[in-house]
Amino acid sequence: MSKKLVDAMANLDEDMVLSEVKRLKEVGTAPLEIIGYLQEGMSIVGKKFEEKEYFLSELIMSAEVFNEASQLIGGLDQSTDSKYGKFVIGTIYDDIHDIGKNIVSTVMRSNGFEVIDLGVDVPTSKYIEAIKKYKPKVIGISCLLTTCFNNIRECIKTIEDAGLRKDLKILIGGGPVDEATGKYANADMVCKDAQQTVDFCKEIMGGAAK
Ligand code: B12
Repeated sequence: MSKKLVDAMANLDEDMVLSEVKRLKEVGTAPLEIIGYLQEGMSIVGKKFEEKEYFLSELIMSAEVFNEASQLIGGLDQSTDSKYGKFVIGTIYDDIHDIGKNIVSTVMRSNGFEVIDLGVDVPTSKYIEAIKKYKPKVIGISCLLTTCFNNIRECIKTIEDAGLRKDLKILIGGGPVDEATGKYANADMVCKDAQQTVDFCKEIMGGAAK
């Protein structure tokens, strides 16, 4: 546990974040563990924003510091053969948060999945198009805004009504998404981080043909 990194991220102390990431890397800490500390720091940034200690400029800055730190961490995007098949992911419409989605995409890719990233603010029609085109066994929907939970629910219902849910598992994730959100939206699984996503998808797609 690096409380130092969590606090440095929460305090937007860029120099401290970068030097602590460097130190953790040097002592052999796993990249995803370091990402976990940064993610925890980002949650505190979010709380400070809620409590009006931080404003939009600090949220923007937190994203910059996080992205810089992840570049320094590296090691997440070693490309491997795509052996588990296709995984479609996007951030639900009206939501433009993409840091977590990008981490999930990168980690899935480096674990042997072919990732089709639809980007942010993705309308239901685009998910449907992608499901028809790529025929994935699993798709992922990222969401960081509670105001968009209803959008996930609508999206999943429309996919189901179109008869596309039979051989498809739908994963959801993102900061405020929890089990209750999963139930509300009728998702198959809620994943709290990239490793959980990889583990679940390997279980589903382990023996799947490409
Ligand atoms: C950085 C940030 C921003 C940046 C985003 C930059 C970017 N390129 O993404 C900017 C400045 C753009 C931003 C904007 C806004 N934000 Co903002 N933001 C954040 C903040 C601080 C961090 C998010 C983050 O990147 N975390 C780090 C990543 C690594 O974590 P993660 O996303 O949770 O992802 C991990 C897991 O959840 C999971 N995962 C993620 N996605 C998926 C998908 C799948 C399929 C799976 C399986 C797993 C998975 O794996 C990831 C890796 O471990 C959060 C606070 C928080 N608690 O999250 C607020 C937060 C999400 N934002 C918030 C708000 C209110 C806004 C704005 C409305 C502010 C405004 N007034 O304009 C806008 C909305 C813009 C929009 N329409 O989308 C609120 C939402 C509150 C709510 N009730 O919904 C939060 C919670 C802050 C708060 N506590 O108030 N924000």
